[in-house]
Amino acid sequence: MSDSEEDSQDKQLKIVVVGDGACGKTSLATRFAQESFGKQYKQTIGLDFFLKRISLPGNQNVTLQVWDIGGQTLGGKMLDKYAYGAHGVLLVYDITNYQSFENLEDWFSMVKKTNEESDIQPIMFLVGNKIDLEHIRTVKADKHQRFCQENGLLSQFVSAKTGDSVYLCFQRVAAEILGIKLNKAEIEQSQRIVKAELVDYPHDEGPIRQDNSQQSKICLVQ
Ligand code: G3D
Ligand code: MG
Repeated sequence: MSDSEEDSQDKQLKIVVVGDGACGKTSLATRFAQESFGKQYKQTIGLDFFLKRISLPGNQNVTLQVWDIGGQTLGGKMLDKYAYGAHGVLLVYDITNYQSFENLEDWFSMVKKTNEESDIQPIMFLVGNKIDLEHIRTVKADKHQRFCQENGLLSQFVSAKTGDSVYLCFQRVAAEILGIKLNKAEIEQSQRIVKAELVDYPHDEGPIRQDNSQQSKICLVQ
């Protein structure tokens, strides 16, 4: 069986990453899909989405389409197309930038409005990025939690820079969408995987590629 035939049997989930410019959306998507962080991918900003295959409990494989909204701002005409039909939405802000948190209200409304007529109601996560900069945090954790409670969002803190909880974040989104429970051991394992710093990864491949979770595990450096 060819790779493409095998992949076509996977469920594909559309995950859309939204939030203010510079909150770290591209960094988060590339950290997850390519296990890298840095400027080398900034040039590929025109991409529509990354594909990455992950494994969930019960040997379930699922392919995530991670949509990075590029340079779109709130009110941009293309936004409807990006967010429509999403199974999962990451509402991302920068914990050191209060404005990026305040603007989430508008991002949230936009996503809800876009999907009003869709059959699928996305699972939404509030994602506080840049937790490596905890010492200059301006958005208190209780504000974050309150926003989650008031709007029925799930919560996750990550650092696209160090990789902290990035894989876990996407794994949790996929598990929620599919109604799969992650147990403690799986959560801990994912946290370890994403903390891996990958120094020597080939950068000459195109922006859209598929990995499987085995490759993520191979990247574990402790
Ligand atoms: P965007 O796609 O939301 O616009 P980017 O955001 O991914 O382009 O990131 C914006 C800036 O934030 C980048 O810095 C990037 O390196 C930085 N960044 C993203 N995630 C993190 C993180 O988790 N921690 C820290 N410390 N920085 C992060 P530059 O300087 O390249 O503009
Ligand atoms: Mg970007």
